[in-house]
Amino acid sequence: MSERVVRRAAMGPEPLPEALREPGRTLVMGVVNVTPDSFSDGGQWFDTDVAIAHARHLVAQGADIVDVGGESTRPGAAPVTPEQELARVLPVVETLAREGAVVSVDTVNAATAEAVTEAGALIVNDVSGGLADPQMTATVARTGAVYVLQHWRGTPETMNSLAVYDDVVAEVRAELSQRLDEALAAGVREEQVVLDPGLGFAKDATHNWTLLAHLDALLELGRPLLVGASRKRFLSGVVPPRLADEPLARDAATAAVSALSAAAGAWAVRVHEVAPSMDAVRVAAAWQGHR
Ligand code: PMM
Repeated sequence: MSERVVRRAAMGPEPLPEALREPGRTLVMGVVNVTPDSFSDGGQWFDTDVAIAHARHLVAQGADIVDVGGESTRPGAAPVTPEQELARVLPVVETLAREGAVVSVDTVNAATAEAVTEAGALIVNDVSGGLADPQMTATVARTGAVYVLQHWRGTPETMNSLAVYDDVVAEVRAELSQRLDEALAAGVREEQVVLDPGLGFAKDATHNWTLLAHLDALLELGRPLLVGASRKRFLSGVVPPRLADEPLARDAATAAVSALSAAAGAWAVRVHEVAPSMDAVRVAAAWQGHR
C-alpha cells in the first residue's frame, strides 16, 4: 500500500459539501440520459421536455441526485460535439436546478462542465477521470463543483481491448490514486472528489464483480465512492438466460448490487430505476443500524 493511501486512511476522508453528505444512508443518483444511444435507455428521454419529466419522476421517487448526460459512452456511439452536448443538457439542468434538485452532469468536456456549473449543477461526473479533456480538472478546481472521478482506460472505442489486468483491484486503485493526484495538482481540493471504479469501462464481467467485492480496497483511498452498476451487461449473468439481452430485466439485480454496495460503504449508487435502489440502501442502513 502506498504511503499516501495509509496516510489518507489514517486521517479519514474529508467531508463533501453539506448538500451531498449522506443522510445516514447511501445516496441514490438517478440517471437521465438525454441521448439517442446510451447503454440501456438509449433514445427514451431524448426530447428536452420528456427528459425533464423523467427527472422529476426520479426526484418524486426519492432520488437524492439527478445525473444528466448528453453524450453516450457506449462503444461505437455517434460522436457529439461539446456544443451539441451542452444544447441537450443545459435546458434540463437549468430547469431542475431552479426546482431545487441536486443536479450532476455526466460529461468529459470542460466547456460543458463550466456551463452547467454556472447553470446550477453541483456535480461534474467525468467518466474519463480527467483523461479526455486536459482542461477538465482546472475547470473543476475553478468552479468548486463536486468532481466524480471515474476509472477508465483508453476511449469508448478502445476500452474493451484495454480490459487486461493482473490484479484488477490493485491496478484500478493505483490508477484512481494517480488520477486523484493529477486532479489535486491542477488545483482541485480533495473534499471536491468522489471516486468511481467505472464498472464496464475497460472491464469485463469478472473485473466488475471483483471490484464490487473489494470496494473496501478503493475506500482506502480516503474518498467517498460512487458505484454505477445499473443495467450493465455483466448483470445479465445473474438473470434468467431468456432475459439476458434485456437491460430492463436487470433492475432487481441492480437493486441487489445497491444494497451490497451500501453495506460495503458506498457513498452513492447511480441507477436508472430509483425506487428499488432507494429501498435497497434503506435496507442496508436498517441492517447496519441493528448491528
Ligand atoms: N456509467 C455510465 C455512464 N456514466 N458515470 C459514473 N460516474 N459511473 C458509471 O458507472 C457510469 C457513468 C454508463 O451507463 P449508462 O449509459 O447506462 O448511463
